[in-house]
Amino acid sequence: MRRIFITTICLIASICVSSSAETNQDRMTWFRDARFGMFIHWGLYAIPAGEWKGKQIPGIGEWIMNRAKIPVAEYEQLAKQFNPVDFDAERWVRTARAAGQKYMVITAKHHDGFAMFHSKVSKYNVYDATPFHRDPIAELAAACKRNHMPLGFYYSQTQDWHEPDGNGNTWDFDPAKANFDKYLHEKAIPQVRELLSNYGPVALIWFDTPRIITEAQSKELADVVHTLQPKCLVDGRIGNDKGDYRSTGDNEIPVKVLDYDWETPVTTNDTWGFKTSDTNWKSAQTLIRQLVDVASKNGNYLLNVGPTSKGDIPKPAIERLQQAGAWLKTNGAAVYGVKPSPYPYEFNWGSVTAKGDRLYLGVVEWPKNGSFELYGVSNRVRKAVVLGEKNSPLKFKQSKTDGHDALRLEVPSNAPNPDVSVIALDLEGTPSVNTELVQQPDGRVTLNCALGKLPAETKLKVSNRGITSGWLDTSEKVQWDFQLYRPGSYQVLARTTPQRGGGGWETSLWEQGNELQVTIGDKKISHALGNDGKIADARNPLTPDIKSQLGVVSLQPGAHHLTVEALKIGSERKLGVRLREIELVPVSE
Ligand code: H79
Repeated sequence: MRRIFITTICLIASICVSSSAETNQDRMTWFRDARFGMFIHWGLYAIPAGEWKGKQIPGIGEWIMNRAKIPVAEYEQLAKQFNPVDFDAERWVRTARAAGQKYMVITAKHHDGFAMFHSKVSKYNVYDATPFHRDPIAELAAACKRNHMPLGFYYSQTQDWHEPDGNGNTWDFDPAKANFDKYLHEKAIPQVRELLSNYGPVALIWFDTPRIITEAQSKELADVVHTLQPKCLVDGRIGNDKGDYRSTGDNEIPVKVLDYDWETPVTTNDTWGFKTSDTNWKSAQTLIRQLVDVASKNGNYLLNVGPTSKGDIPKPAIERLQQAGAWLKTNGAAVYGVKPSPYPYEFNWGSVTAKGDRLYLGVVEWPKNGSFELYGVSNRVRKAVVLGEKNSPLKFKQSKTDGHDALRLEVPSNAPNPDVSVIALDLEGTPSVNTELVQQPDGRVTLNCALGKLPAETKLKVSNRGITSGWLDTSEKVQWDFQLYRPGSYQVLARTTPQRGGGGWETSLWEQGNELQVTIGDKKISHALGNDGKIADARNPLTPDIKSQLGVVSLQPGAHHLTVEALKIGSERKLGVRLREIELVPVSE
């Protein structure tokens, strides 16, 4: 009797779910194919553009109100100057389309609280409070509709520096008196309702900095979105795991394939909102490399532009977008609709994506000796071509050297593509690769902490990028198994990373006084973590690694087990050991 009862309930529940609600899986399909979107940060902050009362304000442009502690009454005055005469929604959409971007997300309201749409909920909006007296969100929605471009809205649901009950403005308001639930119900939710009711189909809502939002509040907000538009996605920063997909940190590219849907927002220079003094543009090659790398790890790449107060996307950003678009025309097959890399680790030369019986090798570091090698593919290779090259297919040889699969391709000695050259491998069957950590053809063995084993009773945390934190105790360790193919002497390198400081990376912190011990079989080396130089991490150029040479070991081919422990832990900053990787680099005789 009881069993029948339970079965009936389950049946009713499943009928209800399938008939009334769009499931998360249904909603995600377009997003998984898209892989590349345009983020637009545009608001009143584009007017001061990083400068307030003659002073350069450090940090990201859209944070100027906070960083310069500008009183609401003063910041509000900017609205009277906002008149972006060059704004042309159609042009922005065409720019995104030509760049190969498959969706757009624009700031409908950032932390400053100013609505960039015609809101009936608050007069503090672009239509009512500016001489522009237009609704750019409506114009963009219309242009996106004409161009079949999915459009999403950024909405800062917790921080609102304009409102006493919003979060974040501690210079005008007393946080102890703030009633966040009131703010949520009287401004945030009503404005999100407007966005979902007045602008046609919305692809996604991009919430940010959840901070104090409770689980019940995040759920209520997500339900509002899905009730009004069941197909609309909610990003992970709604808080409390209530999103349809997850978001990494700003400008953070994880080190390995993540087995869930995710997206990373990335700046073209260092700011999101326009800032006159920021000319630190990433090269087009870096952006393209990041795009392929994000796709190779199952993610989406949301690349930001910060238009000026006149409504123009800065020229250096346009140029990079054009270059990305040209690259995608030839190489888009390696990005759109792909599956992630079958390998769990990164390659020094670039990134791998997959589709059906194909592997795409996105090669950034093109070999100079006319030969490209890849280990671990056990399928027979039918054909290898470079995308966009009319020449005959590449010659190749597959062998089983020392018991492992090796593929050697004959390649031109100059990179076919100046940014990222894509080699497409047609395989017999779907890719089947060796997922163990192995020595690479360049002789290196790279052991990232995200791929290592931690003790059962550990306090260590390992970030998306494989950086340890909480390593404050000498009983902690990280261990790896790997295969070595070539005998020889290897330099053991540790890559640690600084912690971002309150003022961004320029004030990042690194702990002195750490000493590591590495054990490989019966060999032990120990060394203080010195600072033997910074290594740029090409995938995450904003966060440099600090390299320390620990010593040299001589190793024989075969299976090895490596353990890293801390013999001493510096205590000045309580940062502990922020280890990202141990790397074995062959010592050339
Ligand atoms: O919208 C963009 C950023 O404004 C937003 N997320 C992306 C997509 C964001 N909100 N908060 N943060 C990012 C973290 C901000 C950290 C900092 Fe700061 C702002 C570092 C420097 C300025 C706050 C103020 C912490 C130190 C000073």
